Amino acid sequence: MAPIITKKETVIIDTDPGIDDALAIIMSLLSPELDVRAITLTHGNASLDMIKRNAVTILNVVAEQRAFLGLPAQVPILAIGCASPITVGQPCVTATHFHGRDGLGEIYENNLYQAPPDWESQLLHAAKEVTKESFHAAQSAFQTTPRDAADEILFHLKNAPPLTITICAVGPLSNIALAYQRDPVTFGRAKRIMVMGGAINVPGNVTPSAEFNFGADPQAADIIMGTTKGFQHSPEGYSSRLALINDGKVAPSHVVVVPLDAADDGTVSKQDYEKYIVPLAKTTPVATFCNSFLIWTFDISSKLYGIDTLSVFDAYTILGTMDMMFDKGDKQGHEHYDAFWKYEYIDLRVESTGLYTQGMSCYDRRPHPSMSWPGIPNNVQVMLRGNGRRFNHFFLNRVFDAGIII
Ligand SMILES: [Ca+2]
Repeated sequence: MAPIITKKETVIIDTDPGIDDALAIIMSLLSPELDVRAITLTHGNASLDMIKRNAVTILNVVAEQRAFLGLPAQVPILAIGCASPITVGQPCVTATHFHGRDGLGEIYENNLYQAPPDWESQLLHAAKEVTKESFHAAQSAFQTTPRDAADEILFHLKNAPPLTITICAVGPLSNIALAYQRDPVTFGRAKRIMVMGGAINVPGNVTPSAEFNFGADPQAADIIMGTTKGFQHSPEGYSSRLALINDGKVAPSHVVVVPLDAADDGTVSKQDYEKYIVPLAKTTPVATFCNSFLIWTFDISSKLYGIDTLSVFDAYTILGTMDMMFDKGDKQGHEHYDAFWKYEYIDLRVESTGLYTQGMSCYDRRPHPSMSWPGIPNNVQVMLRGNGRRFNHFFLNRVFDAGIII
């Protein structure tokens, strides 16, 4: 039975599609719990040019799927952001060894799937402001914008009631940090920043110590962790944030990190793929598209890591966002996510200059720390464990209509 939705979470998804990003975007846009106001693009899994082509392709697939399902169009704004990290001297790193040169398992050059022939012109902005009226009136798969990603994020935060928009950041944090640097007061109006990133008590996945998103722009990640100074997850903390916003001051951010520790068990197995996804090929737009790149992911996972599962980090983070949607940061009504996620509040930092440890998630592991680092500590809500089996069922049901009884 479809869920009865009484409240929607307004989200902006900052992303670098990317295989698990593609699955996260599709899941988000097929989820009635979410109002995806904007999708903002960052460098990451592949170069920004590849990311742009993938985003246009994904959004067109979703538009076709919604039409196929008889759902009304959902037309997010698509904004283009950083082509490189903000970390000084940091070269652009990609994860094309896993995601393919195009970021989607090399589907285009192998003629497995084609981007819309006019994908580049779809991205061109007609030099007119997006209005509330035109937003829902559009017929295309997405709206363009004259703003870059950071300004688009700030635009929505400024024009929505305070503490109502959640930012889901599932790529390197360049755009998010840039938004903070441009206007920290407006940035503080975000309800929550959900971040897929970091490796807390487990090894990294791009270096011995760094997870990809933190490693690809460590300074940006450290800046975002630093926005939590003074954050308190309490009724008083919530009121204090609102008061600061109303006074035009910088309010501390509620940053929730979903690191590899929690995200690694959110998987789809090759067996799931063969049972639930392969038979749907060429029957629905989403399944046709996903089948074009999923075989690559299982082949590459087997070759590189000797495993037959795909960790869908970014979609798992979107599920975390939905679990937390009723939480206002005031400790009222968050029993739902307490049931599925184990977390701690940590003074989390990200190493941005280390010779061997760039991108490492740092926190004080001493049993009785007095002061970890000088100054006010960060206060990041870090998910240390999720519920991968529940994610697996939710994801397969939501995206591929698998009919698994949860
Ligand atoms: Ca990503």
